[in-house]
Amino acid sequence: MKRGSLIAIEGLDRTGKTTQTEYLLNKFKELNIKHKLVKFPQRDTQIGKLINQYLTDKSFELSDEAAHLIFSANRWELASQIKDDLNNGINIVLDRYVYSGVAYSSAKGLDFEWCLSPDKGLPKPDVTIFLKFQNIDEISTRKGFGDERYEVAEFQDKVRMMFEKFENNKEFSKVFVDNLGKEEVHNKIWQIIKPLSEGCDEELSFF
Ligand code: T5A
Repeated sequence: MKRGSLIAIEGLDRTGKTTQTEYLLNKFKELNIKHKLVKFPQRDTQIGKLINQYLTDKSFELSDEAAHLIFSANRWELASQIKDDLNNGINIVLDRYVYSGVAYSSAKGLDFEWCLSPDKGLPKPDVTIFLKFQNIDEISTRKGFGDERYEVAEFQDKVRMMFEKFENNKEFSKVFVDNLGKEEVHNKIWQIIKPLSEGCDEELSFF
């Protein structure tokens, strides 16, 4: 039996990650392919609750380093479950993952390599789709933008520059989304995911 594929959807705030993970999950359902969604931050765990408080209550004080480490700890909480599910032939769709962790924290000025270090050893996606927006002003007009700590256009621009540092990584796939409807973005993503939809022959790799 093939193992499941590990697929990550990444991007700035409000770029449509949740919308696109839903399209993808519906497609897997339609095709009778075993699948599961894992969203980061996973706000339901004990660590996740702390992250939720940090994101929604701007008066909640935490050093940038400590904030970075709790986002990483949240991924480690779910790592063995992800490995087990992949080994059981289930495709896992990740709504944000390691690259978000590094991009957001390094955009605050933390060392890029240091930011990657606590995630070393986590399962590496077979493909990471990066929803690339050129016009940050358009995202900031989307419903809900500004509700949470990092939803500030100037900061999002810095995060984008950090994400761009991953663009040469083998499994990193950019999808330009400016002025595209939800369905159009999905069609572009599906072209990339389709070859991995029935699972993966290659051994799982790790950060
Ligand atoms: N973070 C996260 C870190 O700092 N470190 C980490 O390690 C991790 C994992 C919360 C914050 O945490 C930070 C990054 C974030 O600032 P989150 O819960 O994923 O992370 O928060 P958001 O990115 O804001 O996630 P959202 O669910 O709010 O936004 P999505 O998923 O990108 O966008 P979505 O799909 O909900 O769509 C937003 C709006 O746009 C519309 C939708 O209908 C919706 O109204 N939309 C479109 N409109 C027009 N055209 C399209 N193509 C559209 N697609 C969607």
